[in-house]
Amino acid sequence: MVPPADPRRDQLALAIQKIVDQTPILDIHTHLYDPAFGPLLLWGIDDLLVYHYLVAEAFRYLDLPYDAFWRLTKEQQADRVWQVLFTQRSPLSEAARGVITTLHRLGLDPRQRDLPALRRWFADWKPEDYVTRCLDLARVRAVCMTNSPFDDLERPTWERGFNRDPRFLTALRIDPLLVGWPDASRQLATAGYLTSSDLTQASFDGSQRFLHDWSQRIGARYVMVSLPPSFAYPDPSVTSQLIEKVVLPFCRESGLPFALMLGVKRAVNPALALAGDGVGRSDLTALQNLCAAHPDVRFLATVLSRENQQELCVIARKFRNLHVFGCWWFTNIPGIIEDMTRTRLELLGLGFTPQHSDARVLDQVIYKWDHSRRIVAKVLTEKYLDLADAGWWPTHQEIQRDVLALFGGAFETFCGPSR
Ligand code: FIX
Ligand code: ZN
Repeated sequence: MVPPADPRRDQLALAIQKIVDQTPILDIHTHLYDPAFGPLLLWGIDDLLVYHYLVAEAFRYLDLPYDAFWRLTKEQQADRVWQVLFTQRSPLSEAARGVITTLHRLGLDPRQRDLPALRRWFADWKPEDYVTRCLDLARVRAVCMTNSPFDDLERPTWERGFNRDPRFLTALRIDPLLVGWPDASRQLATAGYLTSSDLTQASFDGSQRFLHDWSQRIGARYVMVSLPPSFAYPDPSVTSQLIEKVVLPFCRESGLPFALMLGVKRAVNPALALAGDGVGRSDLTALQNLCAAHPDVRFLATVLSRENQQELCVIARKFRNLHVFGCWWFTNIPGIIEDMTRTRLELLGLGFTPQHSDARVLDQVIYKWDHSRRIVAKVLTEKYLDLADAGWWPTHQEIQRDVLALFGGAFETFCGPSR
């Protein structure tokens, strides 16, 4: 039955839109860096254009061998992407539209199709000032970085020490430990944590000490890994053993949540480099087993396959030590975000975090949050109006409280105070 016209419905819709637009966000997973990391913090038009999402799309039109593209300078690569995705056709894909939203919100006119002029505009900025400009425009209060002690470019800055920008929080990324044990164990041995790569108690203890030292050094909010669709737990695999014997005891002792990003098939086309990863449906029994067997460990999870989304919510309904977050990567497109946000609200209420940006280039926080806020507002409006039809009109304060929870508050409550 269509409800009768009621001006209160329009007022409610407007209020929700405004609250969603204005609520500051804690962006719980990005690949951005504190400006103290210098060139590791990517920003500006060329980095926006060579984003791996766009490179994957550009290659579908580029008449160029893969290695010839990779031999070009960053500017030359950006020129090619601009040409095939923005000049020769309309930038309709989500990632391409994102560049337009970003430029537009920065006050630039991409319709001029003048790449040199755009480059000149960006050249005038200092990174520190530009960080503030982008975070302010996106209304992001803080971002979580992805920090890898295995990364030779990142590690020296931590070892040297620097003045932290409080807007850049940290997450300890441990993929090399869990999916590349032979190399990782050599690195740990060089750093004095292990004497052999055998999976012995001494190796587990040394690896745990490594996690302890690095999480302390960087002030990590959580420990994080991405895993393939084939991930199983419990399982005799090295990954599963290391989770059991190293990561879980460490998380239990430190109180840090363990974040799992499930369903990525790395390098399905290695010639595409960072753009060459794919997706597969996960068997979420692994996650269910983790949550069931370790009620004293908190898990954060996002899954890459659309087909896994409802199942993930059902697991979260069963296990309160699981917090669902974000529309990761190939699910970060409007149609799927809307569907996932609706499903999560319907199954979990407000106990999840609908989105993270996964920004790799600073400026991207502008479009990623602009686009996602619109969808969150749309779905929330639908849900509050359904509630109103059922006889419950939310107050302004109640909506504000709920949106704060969705945009970082529920995550912070789940993670607890940082120790
Ligand atoms: O594993 C991850 O954190 C992924 O987000 C990245 O590996 C991926 O390249 C990406 O940028 C997705 O948005
Ligand atoms: Zn990521």
